[in-house]
Amino acid sequence: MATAESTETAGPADTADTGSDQDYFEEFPVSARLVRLNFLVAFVALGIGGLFGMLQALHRTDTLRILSSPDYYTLLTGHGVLLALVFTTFFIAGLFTWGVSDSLGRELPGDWISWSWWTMMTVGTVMATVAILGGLIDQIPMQADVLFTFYVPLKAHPVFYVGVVLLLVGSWVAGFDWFRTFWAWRKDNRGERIPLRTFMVLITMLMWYLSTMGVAVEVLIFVLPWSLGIFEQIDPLLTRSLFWFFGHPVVYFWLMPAYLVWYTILPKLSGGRLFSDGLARIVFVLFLLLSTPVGFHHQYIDPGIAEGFKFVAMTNTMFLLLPSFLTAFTVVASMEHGARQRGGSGYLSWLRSLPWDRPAFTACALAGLLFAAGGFSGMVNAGMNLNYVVHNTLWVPGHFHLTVGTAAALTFMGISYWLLPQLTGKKLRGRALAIIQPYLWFLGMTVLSNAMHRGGLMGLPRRTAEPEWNLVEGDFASGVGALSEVQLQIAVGGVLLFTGVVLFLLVMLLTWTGRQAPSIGVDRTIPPALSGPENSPRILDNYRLWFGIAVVLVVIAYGIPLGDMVADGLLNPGSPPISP
Ligand code: HEM
Ligand SMILES: [Cu+2]
Repeated sequence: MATAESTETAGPADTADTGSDQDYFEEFPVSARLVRLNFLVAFVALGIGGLFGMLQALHRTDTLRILSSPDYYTLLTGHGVLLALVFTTFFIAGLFTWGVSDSLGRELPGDWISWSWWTMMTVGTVMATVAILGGLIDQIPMQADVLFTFYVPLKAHPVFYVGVVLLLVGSWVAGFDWFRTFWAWRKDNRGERIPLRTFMVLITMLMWYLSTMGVAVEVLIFVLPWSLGIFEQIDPLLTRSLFWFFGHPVVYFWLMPAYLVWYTILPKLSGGRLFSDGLARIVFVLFLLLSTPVGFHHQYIDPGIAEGFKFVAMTNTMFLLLPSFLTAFTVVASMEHGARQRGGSGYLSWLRSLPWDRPAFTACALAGLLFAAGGFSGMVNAGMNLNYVVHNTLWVPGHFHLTVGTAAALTFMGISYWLLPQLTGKKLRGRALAIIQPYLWFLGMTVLSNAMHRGGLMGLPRRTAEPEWNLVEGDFASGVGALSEVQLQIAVGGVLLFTGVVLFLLVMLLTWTGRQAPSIGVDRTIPPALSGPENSPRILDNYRLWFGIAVVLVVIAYGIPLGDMVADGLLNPGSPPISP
């Protein structure tokens, strides 16, 4: 291994084993198998969830109504759970397994623990999905029409909650798998800086451990026993607050893996090198510190939480823009460096020198572009006063289809074009489809999301099956003409996006079922950053310190309000259950 020497020289690579001419799947057969299994579940979830998305878009705009309206909520639950929770978590688990093993130059242990987390997550996913599909299929004696936020007093069959818990616990064990791989590496590499990709994985998982405490307590102590009938009443405010304790940081659990790709692979795909390794580490530490103490910004409308705490959450949220701005700067600077290496010049004309015909590059670059737009609508959501205008309208799905639905999802799809050959030893097939696919997603999402934002401003509610909203004039609609145009765009956007999902899955299927090639023609080395870790303070790698500070910030933000809710809940046990 070349790391020991290369750390002393300028700009070590983020890869322990830069010299290897083996493909990833040959060097790390166990990890590659784990990654493939995780991607498999992720892709199946993407296919089903994407189909549901299109059906929703067509139903709620009165374009094509093949569902009954109650079924709409079953589909919407399936869409949210399969895409926002299942597709993301499995893809991230695969990506992180790849990132840790490749950057440390080390296999995951591959013992029963490594297989147990994938098994747990998969069993949990199947349980939750079956419970949800019970809403459509009469033969399944369950239902879980509770949407992916499972607010009480909406109540699902216990199988749904147990499934969610298994998915969660599996992800915790996965994190342990990455940590112990890192600890084993540490024993042989004392005093070295943590390779960047592994650093990003560890910090993301620390954030995940801290934030999932909220939803774990919510489900295990309150919602699951309540759905099992162990107690009758439940406190909506407390359980919602615990949900959002987790619900904001989960968006960083989706985004930080996309950032991992943008920081470590995108510069290379652009033909250059990462601008600054140290800046990337600072950004991840900031996310660990700031992601959790902001959850109340989803509850501006909720009574029972003092305005002051909401204000603190808003202030923290605005600070959270900082690491995203740092990312925009670093990533664009790295892309510009790449473009100039490829002969680009001028203030902006270097953009033309980027490899716009490489699907992995295009997907990441377009995902970043739409993410910027999502950041702006996110600032509107985050403002305590502006939030009242858009709360619970279609504006909100308009926003998060740009963030999780594109920044994360399109990056994940794009990087699969680059990763799958390395994981299987097979050449990418269907390249022509792969080249169009990111552009199609970009177009579909621009249309869908813009229309959702506009519809939201006109007062179109989210989570609403009935297209009759379309026809009501006056009260909440500024004009039927504009509204029906918005509805049409939602339908068109939905069809374009689902076509994008189909093209992506087709390329994956063609590639995966292809023949093993003697050479896949993908160079997997990741070049060193222009400014490497030797230029940044070592304290950045002290993840125990950052985790400690993050815990203190959470206690400050949540201690008093949660304590109040628990005390109040003991006096007023809360709401009886409602069945949708
Ligand atoms: C084929 C592509 C997609 C289409 C056509 C689509 C369409 C839609 C529509 C129309 C809604 C709003 C329904 C309503 O509020 O009544 C929705 C909600 C949602 N979508 Fe998508 N979407 C797509 C992809 C994605 C992706 C990739 C993600 C995340 C990774 C995602 C996550 C969500 C979530 C979390 C909701 C909210 C569910 C709820 O309110 O409970 N969608 N989608
Ligand atoms: Cu949030």
